[in-house]
Amino acid sequence: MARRTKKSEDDAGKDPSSSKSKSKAKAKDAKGADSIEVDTRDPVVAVVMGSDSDFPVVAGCIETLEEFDIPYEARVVSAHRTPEKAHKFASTARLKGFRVLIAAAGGAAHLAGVMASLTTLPVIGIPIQTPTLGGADSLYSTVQMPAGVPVATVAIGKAGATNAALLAAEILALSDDTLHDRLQSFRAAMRRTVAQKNARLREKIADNG
Ligand code: AIR
Repeated sequence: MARRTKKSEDDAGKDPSSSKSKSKAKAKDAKGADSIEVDTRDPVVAVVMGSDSDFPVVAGCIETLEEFDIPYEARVVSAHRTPEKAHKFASTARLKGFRVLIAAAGGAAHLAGVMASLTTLPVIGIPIQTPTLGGADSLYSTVQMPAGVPVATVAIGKAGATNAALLAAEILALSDDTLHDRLQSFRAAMRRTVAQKNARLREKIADNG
């Protein structure tokens, strides 16, 4: 059975903190079995996060990008702990072929803003929930950008992570009809789910009454 894998930047001799999205091409594994899919497409979305501790939330964003078959790259970059890396990444992102940046951070969450200050690519910010202030700190740090440097800020936590990917898909779908069709199907499926929930609720109420 075909097994999907992520081809890390290690494989490409690049930054080990990043990973590319799944690919369409099959490759032979160590035993020569024709069973591993590796990425051959260039990523169009970059997902950056302030720490690997953000990953449990960011995973939802990545899953959604994969669901929509959007090639992405994910990496840890900190606006405060690795500012030079953050600057270099954002200022070269457009030239590298990225079309949307997604930045997740918690606390003094300046990552999305710093990215946005160094590129004209659309930047989507995910505020990560924090134990001390519930993510209000991350939200305010991400959303309260000065005029001139926009960050499209989504909700705190998991809902925001999913919506960041959907928003990226919507931006890319402006020039991609296949992706637009997938978004339409996604909305239709969501409507069906709500209709089922409504039917179940009405049955329950009728049973109780
Ligand atoms: N962070 C990292 N550099 C700058 C910021 N704001 C954030 C991370 C994470 C939080 O600090 O995005 O949400 C805690 O990181 P850690 O590595 O201590 O778990």
